[in-house]
Amino acid sequence: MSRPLKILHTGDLHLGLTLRRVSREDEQQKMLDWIVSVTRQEKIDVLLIAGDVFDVANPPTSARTMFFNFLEQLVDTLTLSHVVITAGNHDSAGQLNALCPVTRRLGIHIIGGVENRSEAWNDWIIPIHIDGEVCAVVNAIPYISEFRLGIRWTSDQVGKSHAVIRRALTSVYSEMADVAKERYGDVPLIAMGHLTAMDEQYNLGEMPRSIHRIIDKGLDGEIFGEDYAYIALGHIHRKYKVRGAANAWYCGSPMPCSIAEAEDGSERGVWIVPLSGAADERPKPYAALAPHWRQMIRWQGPESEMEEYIRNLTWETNQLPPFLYMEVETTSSARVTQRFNDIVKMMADGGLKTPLKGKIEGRLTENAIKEDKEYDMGNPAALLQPIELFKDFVRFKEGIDATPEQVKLFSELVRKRNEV
Ligand SMILES: [Mn+2]
Repeated sequence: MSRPLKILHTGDLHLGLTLRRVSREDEQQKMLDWIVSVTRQEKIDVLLIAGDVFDVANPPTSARTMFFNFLEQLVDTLTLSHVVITAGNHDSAGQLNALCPVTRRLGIHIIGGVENRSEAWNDWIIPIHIDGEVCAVVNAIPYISEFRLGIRWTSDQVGKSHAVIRRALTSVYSEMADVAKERYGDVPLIAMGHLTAMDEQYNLGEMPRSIHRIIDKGLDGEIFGEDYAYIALGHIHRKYKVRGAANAWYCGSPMPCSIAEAEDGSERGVWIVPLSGAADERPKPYAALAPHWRQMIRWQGPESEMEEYIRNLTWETNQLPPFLYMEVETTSSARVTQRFNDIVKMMADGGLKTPLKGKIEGRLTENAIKEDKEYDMGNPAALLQPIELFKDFVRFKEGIDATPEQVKLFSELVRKRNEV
């Protein structure tokens, strides 16, 4: 029996993530501040981040700055003794590894993981020392690709991929559990992971996120064996317990990463895992639910209704203005984009401190053509011709008209295609 501990399990922060090229750093900053505040309020001892810290391998400086400021706040959180961060499939393993020698001195273990030698796994075994006592061990297993698992493919093996990956991952978890027990004895063992494992209903929702070549129904809790008190997983952006006897949980991302995720209606937050100190306990996590920092709204409609819709939007005072994804029926994408920008500016002039954000996409439809009084109605069908669409597209994307050379080149392509 060792000292009781409180763990906070999160992951899939995706710092630097943009939505349709629109920055979401304001939300991400609120998410990090919130994680720090939960860590302090709940007097967390160990914070686990199970992969996908950043959204891309080479994140922008602003996202890195946000991350380092977050680490500084964690170092300043006196009750927190250890932070363990593993790389997900979105992260650069090498870049995260490079930070570890320095951050380790501050109790922050960052495991990128690139080695495909099994001896290297043993560097991922992290004892949780508190008051001179090892009171738990974290096996910090990052995302490991098939290649790093030592699996080499030939085309005839693809059908066997499920069993091969299953076996490889099972041995990572069981060998590391054996080493941890040998080194530190009878203390609660925690594991981390970034992979796809199914829930009780085999239901991944709309988007199955297979990063390994998993066929049919995917992985379940059996790969983790029976040694771990708790397994903290990342990769699936929704929280659930994994199918099977192992005490393995996904925490989900604290904020929806896409409009589809916002629309799925699932609660978002982090897991808090209380450990009493017995090696054989299987603690049930409880959620700290995250606020909705911003509404994400998808809207479809005619240009004539766009402005009224935007002006009638409401949101809570502690929320950022909504993110709008608008598919507007219009004869001119450039005009609706300009209109949106004008409305945003007017709202800012009217005292809105944080600008309204959105992505406006114009769609040329027969309805839009009928509705547009200004538009030359000569031949509505002709307006839907490829060259007109191309010109409209260039104007919308680049903000300037297509050059005659571009139009000529495009016409030639269309002509050649029609000839085929
Ligand atoms: Mn992710």
